Amino acid sequence: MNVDREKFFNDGFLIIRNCIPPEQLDGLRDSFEVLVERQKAIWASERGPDDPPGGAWETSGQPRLSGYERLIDPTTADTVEICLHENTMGVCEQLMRAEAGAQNKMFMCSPVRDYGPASWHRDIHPVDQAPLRGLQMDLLENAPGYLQWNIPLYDDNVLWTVPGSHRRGNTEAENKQLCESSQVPLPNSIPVEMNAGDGVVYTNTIFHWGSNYSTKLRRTIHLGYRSFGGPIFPYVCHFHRNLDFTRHLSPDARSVFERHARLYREECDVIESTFRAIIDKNADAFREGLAVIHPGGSGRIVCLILLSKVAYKMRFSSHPVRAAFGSDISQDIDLGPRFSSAELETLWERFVKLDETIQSHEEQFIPGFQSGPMRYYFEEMPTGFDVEDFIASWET
Ligand SMILES: O=C(O)CCC(=O)C(=O)O
Ligand SMILES: [Fe+2]
Repeated sequence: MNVDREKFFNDGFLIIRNCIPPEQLDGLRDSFEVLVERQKAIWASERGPDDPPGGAWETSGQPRLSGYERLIDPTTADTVEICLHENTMGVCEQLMRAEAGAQNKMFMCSPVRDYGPASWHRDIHPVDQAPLRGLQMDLLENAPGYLQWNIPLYDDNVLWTVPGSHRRGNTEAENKQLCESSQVPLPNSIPVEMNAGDGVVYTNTIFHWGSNYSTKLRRTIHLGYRSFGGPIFPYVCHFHRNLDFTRHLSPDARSVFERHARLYREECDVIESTFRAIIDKNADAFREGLAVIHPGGSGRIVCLILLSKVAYKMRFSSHPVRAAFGSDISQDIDLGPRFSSAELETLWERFVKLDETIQSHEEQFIPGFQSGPMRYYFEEMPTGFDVEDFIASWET
């Protein structure tokens, strides 16, 4: 598979024709339909008192199987094994220049009635990730650390993007348009036209849009991969903690997930020792740890901001501006129990100065993100505050 890295960096996405080998398409359609039926039964059983009999299947604008690996058995293992194919995982590895862990496995279906367009957005929540410009700079100067896919099993042009919007903040015209209506085409946007079995791999920092959730049959695999051992620390950085589903997979496929789970544990160990270096004010050990977590020489401050969010989540279990702050995208759940509460307090103290540099005294809001109004900057990175300033701030 020849992957056009330059086109990906330029546009923010890349269409892979026949991503699913044609001889596998029918089998995958059958397998996924089995999973849909299983999920529909779960939704029906979980419906609320005022819901229709089908529950979420009938009430959702985009019925989505989230974590579909939990629904598989040996006869539907192909739904997970396709995530390890050279046309999916292999493409991610070339783009990331790293190993690519297949983390998020979702499947998007058409709704039972027309819902029309969703809202334009970037899948970024700066409240617990980092300002957009930092995430973008890290990608452009190093490599993507997190990649998302849509792989339709039937022809699909629901997804639109604004090519190149992963390289910049929102324009004034975009902000104006989004405030008036976020559900009409943005300037310079295009549909991603895909035939059954094609795939699009994209950075979800890009502006994208579910343009029309209609009853036209939609069965689209939606995946997220995080890098291991690449130049950057991914902004979606957790990995499967429960590998139960892998017992249904071929031994080769299982060993890939086991390998990535091991890389995840090793990463947790390095983050722990780096946090301990911070607690101990051991600048050399801290620099060394940070260079292992984020080998790329530029953009380490972005990694540090992401680590500050992990430290925050371990220290505080809730957050004033986002109820779902603790949502499961990072290592805090795994790492929290390794520290005493006194250690977590000290660790957070060391991050307070950095945390101040990424917020304003006034509420901020820029449309098109997954964060509501808050004091953290949505787009702009701090100026004049880098890794060495972080170390210096421990003494103030
Ligand atoms: O429906 C799609 O293809 C887009 C989905 C999406 O962007 C989302 O759910 O965040
Ligand atoms: Fe999205």
